[in-house]
Amino acid sequence: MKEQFSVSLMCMDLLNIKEQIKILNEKADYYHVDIMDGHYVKNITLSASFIKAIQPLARIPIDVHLMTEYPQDYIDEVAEAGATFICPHAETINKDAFRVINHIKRTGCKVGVVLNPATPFSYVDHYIHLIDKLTIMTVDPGFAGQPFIEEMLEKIKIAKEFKQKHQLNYLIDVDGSCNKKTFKKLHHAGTEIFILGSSGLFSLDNDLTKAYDKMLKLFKQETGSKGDIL
Ligand code: S6P
Ligand code: MG
Repeated sequence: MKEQFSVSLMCMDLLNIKEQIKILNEKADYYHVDIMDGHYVKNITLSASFIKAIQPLARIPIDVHLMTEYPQDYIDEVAEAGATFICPHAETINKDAFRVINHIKRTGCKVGVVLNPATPFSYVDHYIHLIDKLTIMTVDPGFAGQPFIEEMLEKIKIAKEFKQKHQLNYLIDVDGSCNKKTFKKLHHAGTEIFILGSSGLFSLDNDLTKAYDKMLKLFKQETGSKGDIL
């Protein structure tokens, strides 16, 4: 399987959304859209209206990361706006996880689940066979530009081994501080989709085309990857 890159749009230059979407359409594999409610995390970022605005231009799937206390309240709205994946936090759905998973499936969207750094992989093992994607956070949710939490490498390995052992299909993506310093260890641990934000992409160059090419070059240098995950 080829590694993939998902671009975290809360880190983009919001004055130049259209131009950047056109560039990323040709380069990235997914758009990662962070939605926060100011309660589950102390920040507010993108929204269903933002998804609706970019959707007509977007040529790659839109992955919605819900950092909200009540993710159920957002499912229909983000699905209608054009989401491809809807991904609530496991910590916010475990009182009615099966109901929420079914709700997302009924909209026609794919189901993702996100784990905070302090939440063990075992938290999702009763429903992981039902989901399309597992996101392992390598920073506490809420803000860009935070330091990488090393302890998460073990969790990525556990998720990868579990997937292989049980022949499951969920994608494994990693959110938080995916950059030059961490590409090699994340790749080695079993990351399949790298979510790129400020540290891994936008800070590399003011020109996004150049920034993306620099990111790819660094990724290949660091991982020795020829485009396949072992
Ligand atoms: C954090 C959010 C992430 C960030 C991403 C930023 O709450 O879920 O998706 O946008 O981590 O990237 P970086 O390189 O600044 O950590
Ligand atoms: Mg995110």
